[in-house]
Amino acid sequence: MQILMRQDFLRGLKGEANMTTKPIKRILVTGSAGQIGSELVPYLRNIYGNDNVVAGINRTKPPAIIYETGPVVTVNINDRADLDKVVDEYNIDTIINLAAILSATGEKNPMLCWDVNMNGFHNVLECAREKDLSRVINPSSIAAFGPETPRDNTPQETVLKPRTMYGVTKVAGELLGDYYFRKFGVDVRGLRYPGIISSETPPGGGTTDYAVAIYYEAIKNRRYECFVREDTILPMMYMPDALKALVDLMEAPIENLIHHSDFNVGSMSFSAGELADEIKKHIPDFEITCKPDFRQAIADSWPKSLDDSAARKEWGWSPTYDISSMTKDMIEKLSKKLL
Ligand code: AKB
Repeated sequence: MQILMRQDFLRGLKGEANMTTKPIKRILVTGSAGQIGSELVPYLRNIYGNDNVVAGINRTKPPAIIYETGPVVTVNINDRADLDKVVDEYNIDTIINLAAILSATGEKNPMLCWDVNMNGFHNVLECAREKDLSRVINPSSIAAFGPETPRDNTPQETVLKPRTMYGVTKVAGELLGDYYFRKFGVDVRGLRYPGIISSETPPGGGTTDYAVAIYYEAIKNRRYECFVREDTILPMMYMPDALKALVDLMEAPIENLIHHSDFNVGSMSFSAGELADEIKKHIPDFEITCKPDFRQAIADSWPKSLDDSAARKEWGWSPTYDISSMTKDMIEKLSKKLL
């Protein structure tokens, strides 16, 4: 009943009773050299065709596969004219905005974080509005939550009072995305990613980065000094599930969606110590020590696990990997790469 009322309310506000799901033909992925972008671009090229997925990069060089399999363009989302030029030149109808400053870097440079995550995203939204694009995807994060939020099975609708600038930009980004949806009919969608674990490109500047670094160090050096306490529990997700989630949300028929920019997506939750124990099953002499730094306070302000029933109901979200299948795969892939 409550859900129906919210759906009607949103429809009424944006007058989109007849709004249809527009086709996705040519995608621009900003931030393609980053942890998610460097795996998302090849994944999308397999689905939509190599030439139909344009990898947008800025200062960082992406892996060779990005250059080898399709178009790559330099684009700065903080330069509106530059963004417009790329969208026109490549006939883009969908923007996946992965250009962002993450939590730890954001605390070192909060103004840069605001500028890229908010002003850059606003340029993306304005570009989509003026050019009537089919879709904008702007991932949010568990960083949208704060210490007042219930930490276990964090609800979809709850207190959003983050303590980091990154979190502030994620909450504001969710609200701005929903505003553009209701006010201007721009089809903006987003999901609150947990920490993402992957083997292709290491993350940079996040608080959950330890959950990737631990694998590299376990394989290379048999030891890792972790920057959060061993009992720190956070929600995490393996990259194949993160990619599937993004495409499933992007492709969901609009009439099925009640939420838009702020879907909780859960997968697995574990402490740093439990992750180390899982790695020890494959590398028995691996040792972890912990020296918490400023990122401990950030981790302590985030949820331990998420209620993602809205995502499950509205677009069929269902993760595949757990800590043991992920660890087996990570160790196999990284061992080939590093040894
Ligand atoms: C970070 O740690 O900042 C990111 C995130 C959880 O959004 N990985």
